[in-house]
Amino acid sequence: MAEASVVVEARAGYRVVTLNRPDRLNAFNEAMHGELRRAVEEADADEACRALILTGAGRGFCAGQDLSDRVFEEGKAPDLSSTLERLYNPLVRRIRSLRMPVIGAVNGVAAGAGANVALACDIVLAARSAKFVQAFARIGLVPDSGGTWLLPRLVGRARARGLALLAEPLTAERAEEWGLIWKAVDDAALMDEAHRLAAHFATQPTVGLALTKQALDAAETNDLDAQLDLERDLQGEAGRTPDYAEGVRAFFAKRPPAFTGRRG
Ligand code: T3D
Repeated sequence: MAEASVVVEARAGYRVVTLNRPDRLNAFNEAMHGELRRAVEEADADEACRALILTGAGRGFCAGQDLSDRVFEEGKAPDLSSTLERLYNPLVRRIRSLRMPVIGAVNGVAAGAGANVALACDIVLAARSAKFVQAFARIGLVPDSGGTWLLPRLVGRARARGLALLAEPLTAERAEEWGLIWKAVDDAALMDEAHRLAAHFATQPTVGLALTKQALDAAETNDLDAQLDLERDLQGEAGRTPDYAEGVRAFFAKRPPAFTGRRG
């Protein structure tokens, strides 16, 4: 039987999803897309799952599209709009809107769509030896998987253009310095740190965190007026969760809150 191209490990309150095509630096093929989509859907459907770690097996995080599936004769170009529409765009939308925090644990090189899928995660940790490469320009393509939207917002116009047009590798430390990622950590400490964060999120008010993600995403396009209205609505929703009541009770009892992460 063929080895799974995505491996899922369930931990107490969270799941670890590992891209598993290490001989191709975990590049995406259709099978891996399918397995990843399933892994994310199953995590979402499991009420006990309150955080997700996305990482890669071997020395890479993900090298983007598997280019061995893209070798073609002149005049027989693959329809890349269709693969973005069917595979990459739904993946990025799913990660961004997932009802739990997603931690990208970037264990090695993240290139092409692999870099942008990593950057779509809520908290991006990277091993100090990891690199981010907007490799698209090297093969005549446009940064996808949300790259052209995320990069200028994360690092500003000048750096976004440099990264996208030059396709040079950016070290994890520089990525942290530029605000592209949350933190660069020693290679040996990466997964411990990712597990520490996921275990923390597994005890947190999951619905409130999901609404916070929603508000921050909407802020990218809303004006202040629209954002104030949205905050009003989302706060109303957060205020009706049992975790809010528990948070206030715990505050006055001077004890740590016991959040359930449930809606009602
Ligand atoms: O197509 C569509 O549907 C549209 C969507 C596109 C999304 C995209 O992601 S397009 C961009 C595709 N990705 C790339 O262009 C990156 C290609 N890879 C690289 O530039 C380099 O491999 C890296 C910078 C990622 C790492 O370099 P390095 O020197 O550390 O490793 P390497 O020796 O280049 O790669 C190791 C092996 O992985 C090697 O195989 P081998 O020689 O040991 O048998 C290499 O061919 C393979 N590999 C790496 N990336 C890919 C890959 N094989 C297939 N597809 C890859 N993307």
